[in-house]
Amino acid sequence: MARHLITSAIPYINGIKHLGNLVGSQLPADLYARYLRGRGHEVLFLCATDEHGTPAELAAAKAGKPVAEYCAEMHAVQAEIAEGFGMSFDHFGRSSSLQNQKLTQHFAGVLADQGLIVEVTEKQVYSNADGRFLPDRYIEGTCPNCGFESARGDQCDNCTKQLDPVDLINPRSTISGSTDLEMRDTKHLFLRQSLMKDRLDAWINEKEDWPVLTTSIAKKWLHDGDGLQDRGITRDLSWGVPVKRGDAEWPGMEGKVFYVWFDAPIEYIASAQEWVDAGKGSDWERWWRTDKGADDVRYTQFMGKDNVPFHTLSFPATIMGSNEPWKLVDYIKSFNYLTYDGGQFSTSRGRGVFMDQALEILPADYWRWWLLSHAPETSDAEFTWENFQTSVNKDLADVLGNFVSRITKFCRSKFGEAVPQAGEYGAAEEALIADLTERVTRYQNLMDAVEVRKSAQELRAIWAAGNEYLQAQAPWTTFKTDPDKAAAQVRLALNLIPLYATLSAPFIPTAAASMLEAARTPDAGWPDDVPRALDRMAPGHEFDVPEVLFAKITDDDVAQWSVRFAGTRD
Ligand code: B3M
Ligand code: ZN
Repeated sequence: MARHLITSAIPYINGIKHLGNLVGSQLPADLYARYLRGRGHEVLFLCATDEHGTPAELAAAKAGKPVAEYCAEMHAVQAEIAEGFGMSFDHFGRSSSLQNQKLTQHFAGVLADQGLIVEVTEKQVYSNADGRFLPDRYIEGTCPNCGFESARGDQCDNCTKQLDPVDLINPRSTISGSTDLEMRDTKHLFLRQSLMKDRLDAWINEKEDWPVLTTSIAKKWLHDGDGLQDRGITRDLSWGVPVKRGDAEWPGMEGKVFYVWFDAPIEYIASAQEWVDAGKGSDWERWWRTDKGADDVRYTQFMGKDNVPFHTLSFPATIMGSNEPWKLVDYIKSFNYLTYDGGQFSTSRGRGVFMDQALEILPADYWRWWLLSHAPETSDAEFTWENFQTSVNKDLADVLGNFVSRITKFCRSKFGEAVPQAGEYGAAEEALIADLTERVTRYQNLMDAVEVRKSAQELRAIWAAGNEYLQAQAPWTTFKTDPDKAAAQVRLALNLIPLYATLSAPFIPTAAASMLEAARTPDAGWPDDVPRALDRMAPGHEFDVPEVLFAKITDDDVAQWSVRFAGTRD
């Protein structure tokens, strides 16, 4: 059995994520982790909060808190919400950890030793009133192209022209509003990615099985325009990993920190160290060092498409450039965007459903099912309340929930709360078993390939097959003329419950657990052999009629939620 390392892109600390963020990283990563564990593989599934950078500083200032305190609080909030959604992380770390600080400084040191870092002096906007250099998007002014008065230093939102802060007329700081700005020299470190272009290109070209979305973005960055550019990996900020060369000071870089995108992916490794330091694991090197056994590991990353350049190029450049035996990613699964009711989710305007709100109105499984079965894999996907209502009511309530409830109740009324003994399987039963055997293989192949939507479709078809069987055989009718035959039909149908639970657990873990509990089959393992798995509940095996698994979403709910989530939170 292979060992699987799985990471989800690490969410920024500065606020609660919306469902679009969730479906592009943490949720499909959790699906895959649960599936592989279900099949008996050893899995290490890691995530963390991404805590550095200007957005964190500003969010803390807005909350009136010291940034370290703000991050600690928000980490706890995000961890709790992730747990509410059933994220089965082995560890949910923090990029501000000491482990990540040390590791980031280590990588910078070895990259410098390899001649892959240059010091560059550039001019940047300095705000005297704020006592700091200003990142481009914290400078506003009048657009030289269209006259729009609130153009940002990097782009005009009105005419979309790309800008340089020096282009702006009457520039001002968005932090203080001050216009007392000047250009000052500042020194930064650049990672010489251009020197690694051929190595990265050859590596990407090997990845023939990667999603086109992933490789096309990587290739665009490698080949478009002037090709892969060197990248600044330091910033003039106070919150972040202090710039050091390994353990040593870096002359001229005092008071500066590494760019958040330099240290964030390194947290994938640091999170494994934190996992060990927290006493949850015993050996992180076996997952991350190819000289310590990580050659046997298959490493899969999950992320939204905007994160792809950093994971296909920058982070691999860090890893490869170190010339140390670190594990490189084997498969990158990336996602398009989820839109909300004809527009974008908007964090600033509170448009769309955010993770905390989602859990306030419905259990996690409802969201997990809809989001995963509509994952934006080959194109963007749109969330609408009508579509959500239809999917949940049809797939979860009418097909799966109804099947479980109907067969357990019927058995109770005619045979009692134990699997009936009488009767033999006939052609219809054999056909269902054969059909399910084929479908389960197909489902496994799709899950192995991380085809999220198609896996959901196959799972839905597996549920529907049971419903159709029940509908066609109608044991409630059979019972009137041939009770033994009805008993056999009920026996097979009851046995579908643990099968469905095990197969569905990666998508809807809570409902799956209730189904296993009702069937009293807590140890039902993965159905490697479907006919045998359908014998788990032997004649005489007792079960319980479960509570309603899924309640339907009403038209009133939809009407109310459409208004509530239309925008401007609170
Ligand atoms: N925090 C962006 C995001 O949340 C960024 C991902 C980092 S992954 C190392 O989408
Ligand atoms: Zn403009």
